[in-house]
Amino acid sequence: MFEQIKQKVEAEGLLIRSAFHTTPDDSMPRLDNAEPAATLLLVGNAGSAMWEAFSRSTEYLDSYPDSLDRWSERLGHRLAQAFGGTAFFPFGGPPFHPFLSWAKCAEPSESSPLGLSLHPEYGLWHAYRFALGLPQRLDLSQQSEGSGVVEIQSESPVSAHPCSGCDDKPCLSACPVGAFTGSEYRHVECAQFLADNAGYECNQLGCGSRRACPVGQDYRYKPEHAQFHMNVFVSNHARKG
Ligand code: B12
Ligand code: SF4
Ligand code: SF4
Repeated sequence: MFEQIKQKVEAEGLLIRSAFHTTPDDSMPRLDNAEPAATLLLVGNAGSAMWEAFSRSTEYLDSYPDSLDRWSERLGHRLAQAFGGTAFFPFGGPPFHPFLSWAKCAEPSESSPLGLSLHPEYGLWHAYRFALGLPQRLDLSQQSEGSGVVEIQSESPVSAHPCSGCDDKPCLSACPVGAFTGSEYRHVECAQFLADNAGYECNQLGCGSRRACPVGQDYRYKPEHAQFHMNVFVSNHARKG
C-alpha cells in the first residue's frame, strides 16, 4: 500500500516526506470513523517539482481563490477515500494541525531562526500539502524502527543541524524591513512592504531571507512558483488584514 500511495503522490510532483506509527503523544486527530490513526504519512513538496502538475490543474486555472489549498484537498481526499483513511490539512485553522511538530517525528528537519523548518537537503524550500492518517500500521520496514517512529525519507544520516554551524546567519540580515527578528516574524511589515513595492525581488523570486540561506539552493522555487506564493501571501494579507 505504501508503494501505491507513493506512486500516486509522485505523479503530482509531491513526495511522501515522512511516515510514522503514531503514539498517544502525537496530538493526533481522529479519523473520520472516530478511530485513532495508526500510521501518518506527511505529503509535501521539495523545490518546484509539483509546479508542473499544479499549474495545469483545474484549481489553478479556474482563477477562484485558494487554488493550492483546493488542489491539496482534492488530492488528499481522493487518496483517503482510495485507501480507507482520513486526510488532514495544514490550513483551515486556527486551530491548525501541528504539521511542523509532526514532521519532526520522522524527518531530519529542525527549526531555523526564521521559524520555518530547515531540511538538511531541501533547505527552506519545502512545505506540506496534507497528511494521510490510516487505521492500520503500515509496514514501514525499509528503515530501522525506534520508539514507534520510522524514518523513511531521509537518505543522508542526521548530522549537526546546519543552523548551528552557520555563524553569519545571512537569513536574518537579508530582509529589507527586518521582518525576522530571530524570535518572531513581523509578517504585517513584510506584507505591507511587498504590497507597496510590487516590482521588488522578493515578489519576483521569493522571500530574500529564504534565498539568503546557503542550504538547499538547488531546490529554490522557480520564479513562477515563487511569484504564485508571494502573490497569495500579499493578497491574503490585504483581504484579511
Ligand atoms: C499561521 C501560519 C503562517 C502565518 C504566520 C503567523 C505568525 N505569527 O508567525 C503567516 C500567514 C504569516 C505565514 C506565512 C508563511 N508561511 Co506559514 N504557516 C502557518 C500555519 C498555517 C500555522 C502555524 C501554526 O500556528 N501551527 C500550529 C502549531 C501548534 O504547530 P506546530 O507545528 O506545533 O508549531 C510549529 C510552528 O509554530 C513553528 N513556528 C514557530 N515560530 C514560527 C514562526 C514562523 C514565521 C513560522 C512560519 C513557523 C513558526 O515551530 C513550531 C514547532 O515546530 C503553518 C501550517 C501548520 N499547520 O503548521 C504554515 C507554515 C508554517 N507556513 C509555511 C510557509 C512556507 C509560509 C510562507 C513562507 C509561505 C510562502 N510565501 O511561501 C509564508 C512566509 C512569508 C514569506 N515572507 O515568505 C510552511 C512552512 C514549511 C517549512 N519549510 O517550514 C507551513 C508548515 C505550511 C505548509 N503548507 O507547509 N504562515
Ligand atoms: S542562513 Fe544559516 S542560520 Fe539561516 S536558515 Fe540558513 S543555515 Fe540556518
Ligand atoms: S519576503 Fe522580503 S520583505 Fe518579506 S520577510 Fe522575506 S525578505 Fe523580508
